[in-house]
Amino acid sequence: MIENIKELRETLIEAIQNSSNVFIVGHEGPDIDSIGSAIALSYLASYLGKEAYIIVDDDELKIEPRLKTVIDKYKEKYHIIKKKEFLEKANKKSLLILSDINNTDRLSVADSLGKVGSIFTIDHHGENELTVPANHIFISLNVSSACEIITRVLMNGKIPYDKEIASLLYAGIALDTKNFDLNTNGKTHDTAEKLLFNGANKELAEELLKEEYDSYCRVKGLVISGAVFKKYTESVSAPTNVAFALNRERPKQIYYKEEFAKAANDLINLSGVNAAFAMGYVEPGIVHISARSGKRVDVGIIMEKMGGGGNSQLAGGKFQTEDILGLENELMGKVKYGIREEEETIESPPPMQKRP
Ligand SMILES: [Mn+2]
Repeated sequence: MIENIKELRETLIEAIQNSSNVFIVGHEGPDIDSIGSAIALSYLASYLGKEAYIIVDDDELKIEPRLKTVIDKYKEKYHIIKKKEFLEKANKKSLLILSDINNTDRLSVADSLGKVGSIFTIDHHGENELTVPANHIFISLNVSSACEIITRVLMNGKIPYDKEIASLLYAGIALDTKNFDLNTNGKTHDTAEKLLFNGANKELAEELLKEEYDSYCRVKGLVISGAVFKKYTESVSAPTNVAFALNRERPKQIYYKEEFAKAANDLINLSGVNAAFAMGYVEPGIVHISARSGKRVDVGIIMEKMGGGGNSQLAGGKFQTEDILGLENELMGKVKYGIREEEETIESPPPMQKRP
């Protein structure tokens, strides 16, 4: 495990120089921290004279529009490629850098790690059982973002970078700190200041944060004005309450899949809610349902009956329909299959034995 920025800079530069070519990958469902840090790393590799590629394998329709604009803008300049091209170009001397991720959970190339000779992880999230066994690992939970780490590497090596890189790195830090509100310390502010001094434009950060805010409003809209609650068991002491959320005013509104997961999470966290379903269109004619529950309802069984899947507390599905309210009705009818019988807490006494 690499201990500090200076050691990271030295190890990273050496690893890049010793490679035949460099690939950088962030987490699936990219954001400006993963993309911004990947672009700065791609820049660093080309600065060191190496061919570098950024792998983004997500379905383009599912990437937030403002971030998609950024990806499209830099696609040629910083060689943003799909996994297929990575598989063609990678060899046993290639270096793969994981930026803003350290595990296989949201990693598009998780099944192809053996394609490269060396893996280097740079992240600010904790490790878990799915953490990739990389050759070099720098993980610091005390740094706001992957973009802050890369900025400090560039600063530490006195490596010059242009205004575009500065703006992308600034935007990544701004996103992961909710505009410098969370997870910051003196170093974060110093780093951001340095980026502004080097020409970072705050506009990109503001645009991308606005997208985050719009998404926040869409999720809260589903929870606040779109939820209905139904009681499923008659028990007065402990009724089973289930929440169903969808956009009732404009049912055909298009959402990002993750927004249903967030809405369902918000609902299941309300006291007295035993299961929550959030649903809506992810593209015309395609409805996504996200389901969450506590112990008393098995949403896995319910979603299976609907034709989806998942486990008892976290499930979902994709459905082709123009009639979302009809689908909700069908779902409301199938919830009964997932209600768990109240457990018998008192053992009934054994039957009396008749004397022979
Ligand atoms: Mn991040």
